[in-house]
Amino acid sequence: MHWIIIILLVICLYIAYIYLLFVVSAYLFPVGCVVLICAVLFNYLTTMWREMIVGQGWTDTPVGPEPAFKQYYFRKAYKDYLQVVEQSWTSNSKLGLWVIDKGKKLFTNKGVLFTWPLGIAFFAVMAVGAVAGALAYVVFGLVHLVLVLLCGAVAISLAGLARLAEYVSMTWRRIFLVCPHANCYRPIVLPTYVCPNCGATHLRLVPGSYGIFRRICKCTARLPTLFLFGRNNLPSFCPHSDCGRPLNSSWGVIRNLHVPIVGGPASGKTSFMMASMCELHDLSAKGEIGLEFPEKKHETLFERCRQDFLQGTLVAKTAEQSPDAFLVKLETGDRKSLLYIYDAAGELYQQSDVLARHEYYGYTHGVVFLLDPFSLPQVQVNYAALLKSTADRVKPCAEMAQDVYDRMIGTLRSFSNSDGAFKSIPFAVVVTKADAFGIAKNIEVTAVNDINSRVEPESGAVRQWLINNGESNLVRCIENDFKKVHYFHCSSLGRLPDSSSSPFDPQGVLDPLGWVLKPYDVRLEDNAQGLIAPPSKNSQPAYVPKIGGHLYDGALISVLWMVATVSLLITAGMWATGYPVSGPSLERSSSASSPSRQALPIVGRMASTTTDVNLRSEANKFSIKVGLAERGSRVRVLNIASDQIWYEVEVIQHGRPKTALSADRGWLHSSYLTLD
Ligand SMILES: Nc1nc2c(ncn2[C@@H]2O[C@H](COP(=O)(O)OP(=O)(O)OP(=O)(O)O)[C@@H](O)[C@H]2O)c(=O)[nH]1
Ligand SMILES: [Mg+2]
Ligand SMILES: [Zn+2]
Ligand SMILES: [Zn+2]
Repeated sequence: MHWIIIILLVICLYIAYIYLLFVVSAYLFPVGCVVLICAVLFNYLTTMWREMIVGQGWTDTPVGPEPAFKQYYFRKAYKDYLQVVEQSWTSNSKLGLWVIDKGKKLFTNKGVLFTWPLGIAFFAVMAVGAVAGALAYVVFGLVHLVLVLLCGAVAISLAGLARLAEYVSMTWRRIFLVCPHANCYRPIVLPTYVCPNCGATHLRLVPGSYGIFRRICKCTARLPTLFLFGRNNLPSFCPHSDCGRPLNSSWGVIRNLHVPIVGGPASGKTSFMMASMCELHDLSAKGEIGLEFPEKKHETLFERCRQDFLQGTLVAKTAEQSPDAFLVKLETGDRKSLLYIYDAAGELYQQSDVLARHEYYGYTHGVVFLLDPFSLPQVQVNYAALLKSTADRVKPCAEMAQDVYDRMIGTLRSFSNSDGAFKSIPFAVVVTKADAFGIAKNIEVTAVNDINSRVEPESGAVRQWLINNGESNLVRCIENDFKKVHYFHCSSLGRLPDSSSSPFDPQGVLDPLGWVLKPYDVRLEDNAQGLIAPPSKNSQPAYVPKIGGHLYDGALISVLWMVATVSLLITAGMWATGYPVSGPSLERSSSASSPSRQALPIVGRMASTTTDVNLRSEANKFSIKVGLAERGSRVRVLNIASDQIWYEVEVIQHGRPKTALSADRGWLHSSYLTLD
């Protein structure tokens, strides 16, 4: 009998043990979920750290048409993403196998009689946890993918904006790009850049899929993609395949002005240009303007000519009909300009077909038209005797000024659109060699009897002198074709050249150039006194790229991912514990935002229930239900819990007729109440 009682007692104890275990394990489900979600989070984080921050992830290579690595969000971010998702899944699977292994042991040990219920509870808790973990894994992966896509969209937009900003800024500052080289002279949309480290050619160094503000060359050198960051200091070349010659670093960051010097052979173009440069050089030495020759060869040429001028030696005849533009960087006041001066051999103006290839007539800013007085038939007759004895010192131009003009205007017209945009550019007519045989004096004393209102008064005498010397047709043509015309006379040498070595003394050469450039805010006279010293000889130093280092940085994505995931987990946690996630009720939010309502005490106020609400014995959702307050019940608030969310209420009037389930007093969540 005793034995039966003992056996029954043991069976009861055993059943109680099993029951107790299952009851306790019911409370462990949330713990299982939290543990496995944390484990999945840990696996994701450590994989991310390894792959995206330490840099053990996917190895990138240069790809596509450019010799460079794609920007992180345009390639590697997606590979990193796939790798993180894959690797963290592997870690999760290993964890799963480990858990199963541990669980199995609860069914295979010696004390299996006592551990099997533990095993069942363990597997049940872990199964629920695994579902939560798998969900968390999907959510973490999705958050990661969305962030990568978002960052990619931001990167694309930034690149587009950066390009637009550069375009607008260049248009605003009237900077456009033109090849200065002989026989090219074509506009350039974007130069070809060369990496100063490895010599790789970058055909499209602009913000884009290879980088927004900087790109990484295949040699890992970082190259700027915008002028703002020094792109102009990289070695650059004309992108036209039949040209490909080097461009200057001033190029693209300073407004450029294109001025051809037009005139027949020996009309004095090169002497005029060099005399102007000498005058500019003097102004620069006085600190009135800044002058620089961005091209070394032009600086050397100028220095040689200056020495020649100082020794009274003539400049050599220009050999090329299509020379490189002579580049001069001018700083007047606070404006910088890159001057492209085109000084071709005068023979160019004897052949319309060669002239027609000079593209700069399509975008020229002004023309200096040199007119050798001794090329005019009338003057030749007047000075026949003098010319005969000194022809070699004056070197009269053999080409008629009218013919030179006709070919030039034909070219300008052919490059111009039908709107005749060239008509508004300043056109300076310059009578050169005015020192010879008193031409200057002759011009100055010319009585002006044909007042043309469009011509500024001081140029009237030169204009009249031309008319008096049989060039009325030329004057008429010029004034028909151009709206802004001014006549000048000058002497580039200041005297007749001879065998003496006394220096040449240019007279009036800067006036025509100054007048042509004036509409572009380049003021060669009355310059800002603020400019104290001429700028340094050298332009900005060449760009020295940073090489190597962290090529790619997934750190930003990792940090964003952390922030997003932690916020998600906190929100989910709050939701699971019954905390109002989407903010307090209307009543609460309005009372929070309105100081007058906030001041009203809530305890003692009347309120209505917005739905059927369970009244509970304590201020939390796990406490025992004491009964129901039906929808529309009128209640009085008796107490507020310390969390300020749960209210104790007394039901004054039930929303529906009372039943056995109704209760008159208890705690409820305040979001179900509308306070009066
Ligand atoms: N008296 C005088 N003679 C000048 C002056 N300027 C040029 N000359 C003469 O004109 C010649 C030609 O001058 P350049 O400056 O070479 O003329 P260009 O127009 O460049 O000639 P090409 O290069 O052949 O087209 C000089 O060798 C001088 O003899 C000047 O101001 N006064
Ligand atoms: Mg010349
Ligand atoms: Zn490189
Ligand atoms: Zn070119």
